[in-house]
Amino acid sequence: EGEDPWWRSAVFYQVYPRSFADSDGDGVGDLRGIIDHLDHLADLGVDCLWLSPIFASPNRDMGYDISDYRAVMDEMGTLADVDDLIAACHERGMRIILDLVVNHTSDEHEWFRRAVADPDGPYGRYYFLEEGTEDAPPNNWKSFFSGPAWRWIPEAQRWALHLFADSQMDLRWDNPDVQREVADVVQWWLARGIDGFRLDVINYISKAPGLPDGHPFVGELLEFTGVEHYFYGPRLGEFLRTLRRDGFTRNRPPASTPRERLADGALAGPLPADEVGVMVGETPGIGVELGRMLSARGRDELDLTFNFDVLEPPGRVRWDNYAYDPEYLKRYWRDYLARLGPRDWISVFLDNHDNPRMLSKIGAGREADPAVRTAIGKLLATLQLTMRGTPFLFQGQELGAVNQEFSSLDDLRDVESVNRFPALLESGMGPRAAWAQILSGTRDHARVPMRWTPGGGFTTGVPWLAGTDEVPGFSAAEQAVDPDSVYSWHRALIALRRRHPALTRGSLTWVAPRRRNYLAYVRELDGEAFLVECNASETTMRRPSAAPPAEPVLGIRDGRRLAPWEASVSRVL
Ligand code: ISL
Repeated sequence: EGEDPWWRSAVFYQVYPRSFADSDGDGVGDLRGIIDHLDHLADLGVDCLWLSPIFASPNRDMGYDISDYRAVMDEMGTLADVDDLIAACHERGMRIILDLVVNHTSDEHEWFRRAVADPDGPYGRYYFLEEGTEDAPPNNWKSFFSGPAWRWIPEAQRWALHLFADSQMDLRWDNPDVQREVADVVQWWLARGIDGFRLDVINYISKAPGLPDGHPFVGELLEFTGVEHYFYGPRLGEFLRTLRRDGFTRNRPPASTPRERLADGALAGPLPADEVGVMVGETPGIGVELGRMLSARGRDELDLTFNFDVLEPPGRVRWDNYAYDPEYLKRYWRDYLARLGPRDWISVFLDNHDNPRMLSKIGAGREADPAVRTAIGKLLATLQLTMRGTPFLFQGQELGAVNQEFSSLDDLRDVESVNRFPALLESGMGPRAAWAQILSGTRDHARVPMRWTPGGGFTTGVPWLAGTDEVPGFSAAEQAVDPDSVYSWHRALIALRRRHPALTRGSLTWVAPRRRNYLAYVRELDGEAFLVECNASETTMRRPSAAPPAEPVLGIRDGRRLAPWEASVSRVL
């Protein structure tokens, strides 16, 4: 693979298994459901699936709280089903990666039970079990899901650290036993045939020694006191290199430092043949420069990172109700690409299971018109699938899925929202303002079931979380047979990418970047060049003279004007 590993030109597709397809009517999506719908994904043309967690879990955080890394969640099926799914993906020429959640485990994990039973024994050192008294937690860190990051465990007479829900206990990565356990889990799954992992909040795993208090100013700024002590901890790189060597590399070659490998020329050559699993890091809060370091070729840490700055312009947070300005998207990508070195590579995403739909953020209500919804859905697909980097689609994007019209907290299931609402009230906010925040930012917008048919088609039972979108024309069944659908557009774009490496590996040059709401660039490789052009606004726009002459490949191309929300790909003449 060398300079061009498979994941650089692949299209990834994130499946949220709980909401993808339910084969047995219990209202929860399952592995059989995914297998039954694999042809939808193969037809779309995606190269690699990423499954959100499918492991045994009490589901306080919908699978991101794992109680057994080598077992499948009851509602989702069995290990035999996973084996079938892996085989079914590979038969169709698709790869599959799973979600490794190892910053923390569920409090129902065997390791934690043993730790509580004997805090001074070996498992006590798997977690941050700190001595103290019930009235004073060890430091002032806050949980991402409201309240302090510490839970008093009466049976053990200790405090336990949880950066997320109070049942998600943080693992102690400075314990070599923990590192070995995680590497073994990775090896175990690679041996079953998966192609790698997405690593959940992986940049949080190294905590500052001594667990010092967070600075109050930082806490105020970022809402989460203590983050500066683990966002990019002192031993992060070392932990990742060890995990790559002992977990992701099958034959465990003798350890050598990047400097040694540079000296013997290995950095310029192909990756070692025994490198098996791709390591995609979920890396909230790291920014461009730290992201570059974490995924620098030859450093042997991560292969790809996610940069979350794309999700909100500066000054905005997920809980705000606002219209996302597409100019920010352009500014973000311009700035990011300008700062990447020639060997750097990034992932490109707009939606995931933790965020409201980008289509709705940009539409800001205008997407209630089905024509506008379709147009914005196509425009975002065009940008995401022709941008430099590896695209990660999230289920439903290919159907133009939008945010939901939840009417009360009873409609929601996510622990973050369920905890946050009362916490906001407690802080003095009125119920209306608190609900407005939740409605803007709840992660459940993206977690509602896939719409396979006009009436739903996700389950024959009662869905665990109900979607509210009933607009005709946006189900998979309708879109698959409509040549003008968001789905057909995605499929055509992916096919085009596959035929023309200029759209994946090619250079990217912006066209008239200062023109407001005009997002356009040329992708070029080996003498072949494509112009991508978008009018990210609701008004007709004159085409700038700087755009090179080109013939349309996807979309219609009037020589002078761009229609509202128009997107096109053309071949530069
Ligand atoms: O929601 C956030 C804080 O308000 C995000 O920072 C989020 O916690 C972050 O992106 C980490 O997300 C991942 O780990 C969480 C899990 O709940 C998310 O679903 C997962 O994607 C804890 O495992």
